[in-house]
Amino acid sequence: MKAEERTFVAIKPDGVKRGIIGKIVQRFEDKGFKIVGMKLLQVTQDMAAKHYEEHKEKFFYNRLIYYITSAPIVAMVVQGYNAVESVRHIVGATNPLKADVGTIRADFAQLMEYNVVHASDSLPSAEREINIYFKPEEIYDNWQSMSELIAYDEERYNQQGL
Ligand code: FUP
Repeated sequence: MKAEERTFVAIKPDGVKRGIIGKIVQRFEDKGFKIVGMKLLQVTQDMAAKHYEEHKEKFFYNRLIYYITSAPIVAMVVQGYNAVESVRHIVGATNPLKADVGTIRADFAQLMEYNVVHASDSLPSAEREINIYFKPEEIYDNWQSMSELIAYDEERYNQQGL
């Protein structure tokens, strides 16, 4: 089924410090996704607590907060068909050891604690996380990407009963 979605992606401090921002962004562009929001920012304690509230009671929580606030991140809003699930495929399993070869985490990370990238795990999480990191006016959707042109073609095919 086709559904256009927006998801939240972050290149975490280890990705920024290692200078692989471009390589990671490339993966999403190569897929044909439309990047409608992107910025480098320092995550505050407050933002980190909101982002990871589901992990508050976990043994790794304090380390997670320390890590995500240790250097800037690159925050992105990525848009496209089934973007939530599709981006999670590109990112790979939480533990890089278990991630499929070809995914970002398998190709760029060794340890779960430094797994380079974050991506929302559901549509409600995506909406919640986008709101933590972006104001509505920081999302730019008033331009057409190649994949949207393809979608437009498809609409015309449908109209002609093809
Ligand atoms: P993911 O959705 O794949 O980012 O994974 P989770 O939401 O389960 O975990 C969030 C982050 O916590 C992971 F990116 C890595 C970190 N984590 C640990 O450090 N140790 C763990 O045992 C589990 C997760």
